[in-house]
Amino acid sequence: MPSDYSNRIPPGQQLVGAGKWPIIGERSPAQTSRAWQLSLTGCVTKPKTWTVSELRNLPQSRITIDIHCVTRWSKLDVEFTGVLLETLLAHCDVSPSGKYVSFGARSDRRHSTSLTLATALTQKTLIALEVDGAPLGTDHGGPIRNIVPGRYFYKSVKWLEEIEILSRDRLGFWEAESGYHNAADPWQEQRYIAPSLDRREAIRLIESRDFSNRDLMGMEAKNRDLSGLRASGAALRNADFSESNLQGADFTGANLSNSHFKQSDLQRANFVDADLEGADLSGADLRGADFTGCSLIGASFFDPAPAMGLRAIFDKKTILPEEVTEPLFPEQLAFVRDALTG
Ligand SMILES: Nc1nc2c(c(=O)[nH]1)N[C@H]1C(S)=C(S)[C@@H](COP(=O)(O)O)O[C@H]1N2
Ligand SMILES: [Mo]
Repeated sequence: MPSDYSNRIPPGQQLVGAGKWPIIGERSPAQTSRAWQLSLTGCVTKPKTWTVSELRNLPQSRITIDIHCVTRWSKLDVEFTGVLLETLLAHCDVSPSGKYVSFGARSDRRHSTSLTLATALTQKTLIALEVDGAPLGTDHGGPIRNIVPGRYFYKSVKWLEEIEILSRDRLGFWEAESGYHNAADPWQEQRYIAPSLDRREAIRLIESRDFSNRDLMGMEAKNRDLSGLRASGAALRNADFSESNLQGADFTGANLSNSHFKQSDLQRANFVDADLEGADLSGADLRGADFTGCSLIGASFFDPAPAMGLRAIFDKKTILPEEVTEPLFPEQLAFVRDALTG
């Protein structure tokens, strides 16, 4: 990585390979036959709706931003073109009670996110129609998505169809469902809110060694004996399993995004169909572990900060199919390939 990029990469982030842009979350909008349009409603005196061509006929702005996803991948210098939120607001007369803005998607789960109106404006939120000079593709939120510079990318909603001005905040989909931090500043690593799990309950669960199908976001299980843990289907985003014994643990289908397995003993652990996006597996013992069908976008097998510090251990019985390792960061992929064949 050229050294002049380093001051542009927030803590805990790594660069995707040249030309790569992962698709995260929903992959397509809700299906309807309605034409695309964008409405601006809520605390405004003049609500308004624009078709895509009407948006194209408004003054266009071009911004170049660095994308930082909460699952630890960054992509620098992406150029978006579209209409500034500020321009749309000028058509609608925001009422004095309007303090927040919610961006709603055409989505089966009614996906949305929100910001304070002040943040949305100081960050120069863009209603984007194009990326790098071409219309936004459907997979990345076309024809319309909002882009919030300087915030984790979950504040940028794909298939935007409603902007609502609110007097009180309304948490967005990820913020409410998954504990993503509502402020989302990557330079302050505002990835998650503190877990709501009661301490005594956490200890009881650790002793039972059964997390199956439970929502345990941010679970603190560092340096524990959890061999044989049953955790299939569990939601364990941002959980901390550093230095724990997890031999033979079953994480089938679990959500382990951004979870910490630094120096964990994961011999023969089962990660089949698990979500390991942004997970830290540096220095973990992965002999005999099975990663079939899991997602490893943004995951790490060695610590990139000290040059090649803490490296994961593999053996011939580690199952890491090629299609699973393909989205890894280039340096991580090179390391894994080397370790698997060496
Ligand atoms: N409608 C919708 N917008 C969304 C999401 C989603 O699941 N649905 N995921 C968010 C997250 S977490 C990220 S990182 C970015 C991913 O955008 P991309 O798929 O274009 O990379 O979209 C954000 N906006
Ligand atoms: Mo994300």
